[in-house]
Amino acid sequence: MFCNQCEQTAQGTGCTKVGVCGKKEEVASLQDLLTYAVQGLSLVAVEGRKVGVVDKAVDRFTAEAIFACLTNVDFDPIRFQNWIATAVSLRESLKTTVKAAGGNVDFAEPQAAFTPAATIAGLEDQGAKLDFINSLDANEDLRSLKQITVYGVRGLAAYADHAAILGQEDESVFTYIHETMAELTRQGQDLNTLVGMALKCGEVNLKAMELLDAGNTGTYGHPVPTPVPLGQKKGKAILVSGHDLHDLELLLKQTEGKGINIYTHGEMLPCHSYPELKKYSHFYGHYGTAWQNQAKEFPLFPGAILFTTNCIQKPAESYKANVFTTGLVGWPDVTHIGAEKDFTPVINRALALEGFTSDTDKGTVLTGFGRNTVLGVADKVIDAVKAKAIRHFFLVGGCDGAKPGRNYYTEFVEQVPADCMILTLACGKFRFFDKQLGDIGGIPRLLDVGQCNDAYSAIQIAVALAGAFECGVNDLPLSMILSWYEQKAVVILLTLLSLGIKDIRLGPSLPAFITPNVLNVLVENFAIKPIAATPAEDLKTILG
Ligand code: FSO
Ligand code: SF4
Repeated sequence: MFCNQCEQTAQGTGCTKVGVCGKKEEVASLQDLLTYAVQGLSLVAVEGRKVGVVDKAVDRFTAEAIFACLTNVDFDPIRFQNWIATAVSLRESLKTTVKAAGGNVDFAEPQAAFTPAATIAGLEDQGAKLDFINSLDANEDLRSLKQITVYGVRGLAAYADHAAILGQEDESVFTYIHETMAELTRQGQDLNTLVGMALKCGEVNLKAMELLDAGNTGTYGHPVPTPVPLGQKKGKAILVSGHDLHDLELLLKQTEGKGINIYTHGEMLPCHSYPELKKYSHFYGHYGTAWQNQAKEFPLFPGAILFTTNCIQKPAESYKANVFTTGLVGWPDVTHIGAEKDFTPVINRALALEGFTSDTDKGTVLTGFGRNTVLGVADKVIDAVKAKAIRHFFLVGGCDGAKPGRNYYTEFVEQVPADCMILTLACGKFRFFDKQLGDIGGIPRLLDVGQCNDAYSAIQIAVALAGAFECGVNDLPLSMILSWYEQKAVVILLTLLSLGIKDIRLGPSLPAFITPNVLNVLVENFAIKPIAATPAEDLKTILG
C-alpha cells in the first residue's frame, strides 16, 4: 500500500504497511481500485455529456464512491467490494445509453474496460498492482499536482454529497468531477495545466460549499448565537458525531418523547444553532472534543454513539457495541444503519445503557456565528474597526489531529491581543473553544462560524467586509491561520487559493504530497507559509 493523503501519514512521507489511521493494506488497495473504477465510469460520463446524456444516479454514485475514500470514513472491505461492483455495472449500462445516443464508447484507457475480480482477495490484488499514486505521473512534481487534485476532489465530493442529501445539486460540480477523474487517467500535461486543474478544484468546491450552505440554512434556518451546555443531563443519551445535519434531524424525530437526550460530538457542535434543530427539547448539549480523542472520551459516554461521517477511529472493545454508523462511514462489525434511516438499533442501545445518573454543570460554549449573524452586526464591526477598537481579525480554524505541534493553535488564540477578534471553524477549534475571551463592544471575541464546510460562510464574511472597506480581501486586517488533517481541508485550501487569498499560514506540517518545486509555485503565487515555530513569532510578523 501507499497512502499519503492525510497529515498524520507515517514518518511524514507515506503509510506503506498499515495506515496510522488504522486503515489496513486491504482497504487501501480497495480504495485505489475504487478510484480507478470511478475513473472508468467518469470516462464514459464525459463522453455521455457530449451527446446530452446526463445520468443523475451516476452523478450521485460518483460523489459517494469518492467520498468513501476520504480519510477516516470507511474501513469496511465488504462495502468497498460493493462500491467497485456498482461502479463497473453503472459504467457498462451508461455505455449502452451513450452508444444509443450516438456517443463514443470506444476507449483506449484500461479504466473503462476493467473487470473486477470475484473475491475481496482478488480485488485487493488488482488494487495493489495499480500502484495508483505512483502511476499518476512519472514526474514527481506533476504527480504531486495530480495528487493535490485527487485529494481535493475527495473533499469536494464529500461536500457535494452532503449538499445533494439536502436536495442541492448543480450539474457543473459533477461535470468537473467526471472531467477531472477522466483527465487523471492521462499523462503529458504540463505544470501550468495541472496547477490550473488543482485551482479549478478549489473554485468548484466554493460552489459545492455554497450548495451545502443553501441546503443547511434552507432546511434548518440560519444559525443563531446559541449557548451549548458542556455538561450532562440525567437520563439516557445518544451522542452524534460526524457532519450530517439531516441524519441528526431524523434521529431527533425518532427519539422524541423517548426520554433520551441527544448530544453532539466533534463537528456536530454547530448543529445546536440551527433553529429547526435546536427546537427539539431533548437536543441537549455537546460532549467531548475533536475526533482524535474519541478513544479517551467514548468509553465514558454511557449511551449509544452514532457516526454520520468521518472521523471514525478503531472503536475499542469497551465501547464498540455502543457504536453505530450511517451514510458513508463504516467500520467492520459495527452496526450500519442503511438508507432507510431506521435508528431503532441506536435507540434500543441507548435505552439499554445506564445513561447519565445525575445532572452535571460544566458551563456552556457559544456557537452559531454564521454569515447571517455576523453580517447582521456588520455595521457595529465596521465602526469598531474604524474606531480602532478592533485591530485585526484572525481566522484560526481547520481540522484537529493527534500529532504533536498542534498546541501552537491553542497558544496562538491565548496570545492574540485583546483588541483582536478570532473567527474559528471545523474541529481544530476544540483546542480553545471553551476559552472565555470576552468581547469587544458586545461582540464576542471568539466567534464559531461552524463546521469545516462553513468556510463558505467565513469567505462571505470576508468578502462583505472587503466590500464595506472598499478593498480586496488580502487588504483587510485579516489573517488565516489554518490547520489541516484530511482532504476536506485540502480542498478548502484550494478554494482559498482559487480566490487569490494570500499569506495563509498552514500547519502543523506541510502535506507530504507537495514537492519542493510545487511548494515554490504556491509560495511564489500565494505567499503561503508554514506556521512559525511559535505563535509569538507569527503574531509579531502579522501585527508588527
Ligand atoms: Fe475535522 Fe474530521 Fe470537519 Fe475533517 S472531524 S477532520 S477537515 O473530517 O472535516 O473538521
Ligand atoms: Fe496513512 Fe492518512 Fe492514508 Fe490513513 S489516510 S493510510 S493515516 S496517509
